[in-house]
Amino acid sequence: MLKKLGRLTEIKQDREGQSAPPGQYLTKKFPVLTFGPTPKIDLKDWKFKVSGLVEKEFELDWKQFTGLPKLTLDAEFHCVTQWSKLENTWEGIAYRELVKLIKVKPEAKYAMVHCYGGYSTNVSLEVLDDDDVLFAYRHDGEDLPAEHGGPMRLVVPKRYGWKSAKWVNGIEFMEKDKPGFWEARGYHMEGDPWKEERFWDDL
Ligand SMILES: Nc1nc2c(c(=O)[nH]1)N[C@H]1C(S)=C(S)[C@@H](COP(=O)(O)O)O[C@H]1N2
Ligand SMILES: [Mo]
Repeated sequence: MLKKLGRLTEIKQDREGQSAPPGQYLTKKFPVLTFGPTPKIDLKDWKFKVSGLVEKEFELDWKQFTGLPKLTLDAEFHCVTQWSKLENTWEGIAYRELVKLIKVKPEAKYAMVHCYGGYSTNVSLEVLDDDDVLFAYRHDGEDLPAEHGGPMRLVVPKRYGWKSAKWVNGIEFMEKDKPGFWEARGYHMEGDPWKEERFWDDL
């Protein structure tokens, strides 16, 4: 599998000469990549839970979450199934804004991001604490469509797309790293597309 991907590292430029991480193909489309059904979430029922290694667990409703200072960001999106969409404009709440509300215990080093529908993904706090990590509710000037994670998704541009959890409903702070949904099924714990961290090869 990895050998085969190696062959594809040559194909990394489109006709306009834009480059993507090794082994990726560029698309202007925005494919939908979801395991399982798309959850339907009413904004009046939407809740985001902060849990785990924090001084005090709490929940934010839609109004409270989206009342936080807003960020607009242009970022690339790279799926491990080899498509990359280089141009995306996201609008939402920076992780760094959210975390200002949270007294994270010093021993916390990782987070599990939880979603409606049961999906989850693990991300280190070091990766989350970046100026391009946000909880997005708009994409390319429109409300985020349900199939792309609306009403709210995480966006982690420096990791493969499976870390950009759709339909987020919480973040759990943890001392030790723990696999999320895809990580437990063989995907890489880190998932850096520039290092081609696609799968654990020690399975
Ligand atoms: N809740 C949830 N989030 C998810 C997924 C999923 O199946 N469920 N798929 C992931 C994968 S593998 C990718 S590549 C991106 C795809 O986002 P898109 O469907 O908006 O293109 O969402 C990620 N977030
Ligand atoms: Mo993906």
